[in-house]
Amino acid sequence: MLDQNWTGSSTKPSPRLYPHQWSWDSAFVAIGNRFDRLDRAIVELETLFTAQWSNGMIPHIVFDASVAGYHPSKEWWDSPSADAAPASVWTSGMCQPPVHALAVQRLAEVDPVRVDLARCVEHLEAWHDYLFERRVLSDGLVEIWHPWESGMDNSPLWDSALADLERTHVPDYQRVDTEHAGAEERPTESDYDGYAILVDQLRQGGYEPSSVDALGFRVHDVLFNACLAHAEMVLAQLLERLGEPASRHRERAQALVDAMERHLWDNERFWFFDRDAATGAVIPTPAATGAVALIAELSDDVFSRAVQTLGAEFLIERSDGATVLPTVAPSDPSFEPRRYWRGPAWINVTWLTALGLGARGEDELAASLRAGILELTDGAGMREYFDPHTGDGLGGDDFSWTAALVLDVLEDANL
Ligand code: 9WN
Repeated sequence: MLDQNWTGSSTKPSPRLYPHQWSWDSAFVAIGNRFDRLDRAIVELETLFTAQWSNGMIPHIVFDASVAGYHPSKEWWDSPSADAAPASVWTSGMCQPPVHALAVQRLAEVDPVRVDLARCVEHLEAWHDYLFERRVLSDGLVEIWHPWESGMDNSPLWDSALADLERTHVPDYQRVDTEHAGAEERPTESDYDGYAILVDQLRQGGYEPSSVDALGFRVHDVLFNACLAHAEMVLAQLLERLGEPASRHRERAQALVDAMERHLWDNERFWFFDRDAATGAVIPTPAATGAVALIAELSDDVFSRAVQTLGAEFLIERSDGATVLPTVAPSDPSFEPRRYWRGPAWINVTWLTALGLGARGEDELAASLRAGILELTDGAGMREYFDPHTGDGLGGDDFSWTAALVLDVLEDANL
């Protein structure tokens, strides 16, 4: 399936629904391809790095010039109109969670010679610097400026910010996603209007807003910040391997974890919550972003309390010690088991959570999540997401990161 989704320079996340290159998808795909297709995994990351903006941002979509039929199209983003965009390729004008250092690390573990670590590290440093220098506007936390930047597009986490959006002018756009996946499993029309308005605003500012007033959406997202804290530690290790100074990355990682624990941790509900960066209001939805927070080097007390909440409020037991992680706590009124990021289980979120658990000795829980990945995909195939209660496969077919991370889990289990 990954062979079939390979274009020669990157892997389509899903052949019909997502026919270009996506940023965090490529990192997960490279992780899965590293065992039997290392060359391809290397090229996948190189293609993405070639599209990096001069300000360091790694764009969330890199367009395949030979493919039409995805909305929003490359013309809609109009990246050539932005000063920092690359000249060689059209891209979107926003980013996705920084999981690329992890991919580079995993590839280098397989073959430290074939992976050009020094070059990869240059790209990673510029990328992380962009996030710290341009996206930290208050309280030491990185902001996302569009729901798509979270990677969890229609999570209920964004409902209130989208509801507050000025909607006097909705740009013209044509949805194509519902031709390839059930409308009841995708974002609503109102969500899409919000996405379109926000892209319009960002494009008008060349994707480098001159002031926060130009931003209609600003969120301190737990998943994004946790991924960056983890990625900074990984980058420090990579630099040390190259014999280069790494302390500033360790310091930034620690400062980010401190800021997360200070501003996003709820010491009564024992969970991390996103926060509206414009108003400072906590977003009280219990989401799996808090589970991914376990990959950051949290303090012991916070880690162990979060693990308890994960077990008590989120995990759904399935057969043979396998558990499934829904994207929203099932007891929350916003939980919808079949709609995209509002409840279904996603393999990448589950895999990252298992990674965080395993790194701190929670082996049994990590193994149960990995077993859940195998059970879901064995039952329903390499789907985009899964109903966490029934295991039904939902959204796109032949979804690349699902297959890639299954390969990783199988390798881990030595099956
Ligand atoms: C918008 C490609 C991407 C993933 C995201 C997922 C979805 C796009 C869409 O697909 O987003 O970027 O059209 O819905 O939410 O996480 O990277 O697989």
